This record gives sequence, structure tokens and C-alpha cells, in this order.
Amino acid sequence: MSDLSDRALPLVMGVVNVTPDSFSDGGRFLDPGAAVAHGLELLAEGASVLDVGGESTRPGAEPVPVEEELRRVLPVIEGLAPHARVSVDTRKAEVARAAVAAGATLLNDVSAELWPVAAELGVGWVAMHMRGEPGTMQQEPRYDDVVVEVCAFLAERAELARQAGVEEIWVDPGIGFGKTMEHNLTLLAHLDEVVALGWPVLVGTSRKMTLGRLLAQSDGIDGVVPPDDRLAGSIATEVWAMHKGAAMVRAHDVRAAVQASKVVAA
Ligand code: PMM
Repeated sequence: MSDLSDRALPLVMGVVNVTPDSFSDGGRFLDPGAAVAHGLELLAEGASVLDVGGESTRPGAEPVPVEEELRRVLPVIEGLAPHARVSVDTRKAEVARAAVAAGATLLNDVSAELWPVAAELGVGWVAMHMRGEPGTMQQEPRYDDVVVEVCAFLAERAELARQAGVEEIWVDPGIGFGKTMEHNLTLLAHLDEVVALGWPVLVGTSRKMTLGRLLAQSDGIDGVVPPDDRLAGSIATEVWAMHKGAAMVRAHDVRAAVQASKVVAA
């Protein structure tokens, strides 16, 4: 563990989903007051960034109209931005612009297409790799070499953003976005290759389906364990990602992730 001790502590991005249908917390924080209270709780637990999202990107999810996404996220961003650094999890330029006007300073972009908007607004940008669209991305995703393809994509997008003048650029391999369990595990095993691209790396494994499958296998049962029962898998993969050099993990269970980061760094 010593090779992490001379580095800054990995950061934790806390998830604040304002959606009726996210796979692990959909519907829990649809009321803006409840979402802001939840975000402040995650901040107290040690989150460095609060990631506010109004469109679920779970496999099979339906797109959300702009007006509805704005209605969900803006009051929550306005409520949190005076207290914390806020990112907005969106694929829409219009939502990104309004979110930044409301106080967000980081675009968490699962489409990896909004770098011109980040450049125009002078905010940070996360480029995440996704194959296809949330509605269809889990229908037989295929790669010749998932690590090579994801790294090439992220390197190209990050370079475009750099050339456009974006000053804070993150890359994220997009665990679960158009990838089988095998693809996800291969990417995690080779995360150092993503880190070697030279951009700070964000990784989101928290409560994801791959963990539901692995944890069911470890219990000797068929199917998947429910999202609320995936904490051990979330922490195990977050510690793994930190050890491989990720600078930030995106987590629902912030207190446990922050504690784990401190133990790893020690
Ligand atoms: N995963 C989800 C949503 N947004 N953003 C980034 N950068 N990386 C991720 O892995 C990621 C993301 C899906 O999880 P959720 O539905 O619980 O928010």
C-alpha cells in the first residue's frame, strides 16, 4: 500500500440523483429539499464534489426532455452550490449551461461530447466512455480490445478538449456503459493503462450491476443481489481503483468510500 502514501488522498464524488428511475436510488430524492439535504449529508461525510443528475443513464432508461431535466436539477444545484463543489451529470448542452449559471463548476459528461460547452463556460469536464446509448447499450456490446479502445477514445476526447482550452479535464472508463461484466473487470484490472494517459481518472463502480452479479456468485445464488446490498463490492472496487491510481471515485456510500481512501493512503 505504500505507493499511495506519497500521493494526495483520492477524492470522492458523492452521487445526488434527482430521478425517479436510477437503478440504486431512483425516486428517493425527487423532492428538491430532500435532494439538497442528502447532498449536504454526503458533504459532511467527506465528499469533495456533489454530482447532481436529473436523467438516469441506467441500461434501458428513457431519455428525459430538457425542461424536465432542468426542473429536477436546477433547484438542487442552487441549494448545494453555496456549500460544495457541484458537478452536473448531463449529456445536454442546454442543461449544462443552466447548471453552470446555477453554480455547477464541473460537467460530468457521460456522452463525452460537451467539451466545447466546458471551454465556452470555463468549467471542468469529465469525459466518460460509453458505447451506444443508455436505452440500448447493454445489447451485446463488443470490442476487439476493450482497454485499447477505451483508452484511445478517452485520449482523443481529452486532447480535443485541451485544444479547445478546457483547463480541468478528467477521464472515466465508464464502468457498465455498453460493457459486459467481463469488459468491466478487464478495464478495472488494467486501470493503470487509463491512468497512464496522463489525465486524472474518475471511476464509478458504486452499486453497479457487475457487483450485483459477482456478489450473488459469491453467495452461491442465481441472479443479482439488490443495489442496497452491494456495499462490499463497491468498496472493494473503489479501493482497487484508488490503488491503481484513480484520482476520484464516484460513490453513493460516501462515508465508507472516504474511510476506505484514508485507510489506503495510510
Ligand atoms: N455512472 C452513472 C452515472 N454517471 N458518471 C461518471 N462519470 N461515471 C460513472 O461511472 C457514472 C456516471 C450510473 O450510476 P447512477 O445511476 O447510480 O448515477
